[in-house]
Amino acid sequence: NGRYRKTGPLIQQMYITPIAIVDPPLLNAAGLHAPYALRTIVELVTDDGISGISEIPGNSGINAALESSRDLLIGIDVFQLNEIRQALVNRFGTETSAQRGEAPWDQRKLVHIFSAIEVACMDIIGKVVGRPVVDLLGGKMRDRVPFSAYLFYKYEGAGGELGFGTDPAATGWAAARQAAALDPAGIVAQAKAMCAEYGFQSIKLKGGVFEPRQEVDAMFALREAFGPDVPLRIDPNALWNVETAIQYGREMEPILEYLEDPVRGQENMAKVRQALKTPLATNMCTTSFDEIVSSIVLGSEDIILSDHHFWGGLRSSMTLAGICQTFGRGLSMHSNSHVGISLAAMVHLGAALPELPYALDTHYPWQSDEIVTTGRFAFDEGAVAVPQEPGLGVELDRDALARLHQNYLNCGLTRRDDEIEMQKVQPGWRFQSVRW
Ligand code: GKR
Ligand code: MG
Repeated sequence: NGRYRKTGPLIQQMYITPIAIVDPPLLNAAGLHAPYALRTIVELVTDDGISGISEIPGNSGINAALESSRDLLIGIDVFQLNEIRQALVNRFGTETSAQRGEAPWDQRKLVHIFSAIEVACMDIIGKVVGRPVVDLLGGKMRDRVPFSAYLFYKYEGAGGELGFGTDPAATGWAAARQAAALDPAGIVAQAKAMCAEYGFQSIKLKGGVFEPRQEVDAMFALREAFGPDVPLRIDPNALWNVETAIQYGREMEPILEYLEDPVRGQENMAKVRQALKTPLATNMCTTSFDEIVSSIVLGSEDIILSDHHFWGGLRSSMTLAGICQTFGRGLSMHSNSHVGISLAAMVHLGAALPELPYALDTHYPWQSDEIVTTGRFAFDEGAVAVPQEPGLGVELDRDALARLHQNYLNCGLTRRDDEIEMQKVQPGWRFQSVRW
């Protein structure tokens, strides 16, 4: 501290805006998606008027913690990311992996807050130096970042105001997105419509919804429909027990690119991994740096699905990439419901990773809203071109921000709770951390 002059620009304003984006009734291990997914948009503005933005999963706890970090940030040079992180750790303390929770998604606060601030600062830094964020991460290894189709079992419904209702005027993927998919035939139809629209070259199915037989049948139906050149993955979000995972994992060995979080915890993942030839991937059992040592000692997975929102930002994800290279782990990317600021950040990170052997996850096709002035991102053969403009390369659409914030106020949701949503459809339904 103080060895050199911190010249700024200095953070002068911080705007925290919760938004609610339309989300269809998607099923997962924890229950059902609500009609809206919550995100939080952070905007930092410097003393010389440069704006930097970021997007993270929203909930009232994260928003309150963001609010209470404001006094630490105002007046700080945007380049001082190390100092900012230390100030946040001092204020909020470190988090353990137990605070992640048992749900498929991550519930920690500090990692999300730091990520939100880091990405917004890097957007500003990019604008100051006139370079895209990917160049701040060491530079571009590829011009296009490939994503995978992400299929969900779902009830009929468009989400948002329509809820379980549909818009009869919709066509193409917009119509298919509203259709029910509750069996293998429904999943194949969904995959065809999504791939026709986005050109995805690999496919993931969100499992952990129906008993494994039906989900494994859906995987074989996808193989039948798409042939051996389209890599397939299934993610039961840790709902299977070890025996189930080994039994069905062996059956799917000829058709899977990787098996994602079949079981809960590093020890169980290691047992399954020893029994199968198929690589295992995770966004649930190894989710922070303090879990890396046990991951390596136990051998719990082959591929870590990073996510800059909960691995503590873009630079942390690059650190994770180095660790993965050192220990022979693959690295790919996890996703949750999101709009274009998150997608832009994911694309910059994906472009900077030294190796990218797997197409990244994205929920983006499930969203119809957008919050950036350039509108919905274009996918070409499943890939997104890396933005070349300074910073993230996306600007906030302030009308959309106001409208989506109004959605947030109107919908009354303050945190994601898929169990409560599921109980509205199936009274008494309970989340079980291991089901089959
Ligand atoms: O949105 O239902 C969902 C997913 O299950 C999500 O919450 C997970 O975090 O996509 C995620 C995953 O790969 O586990
Ligand atoms: Mg997963």
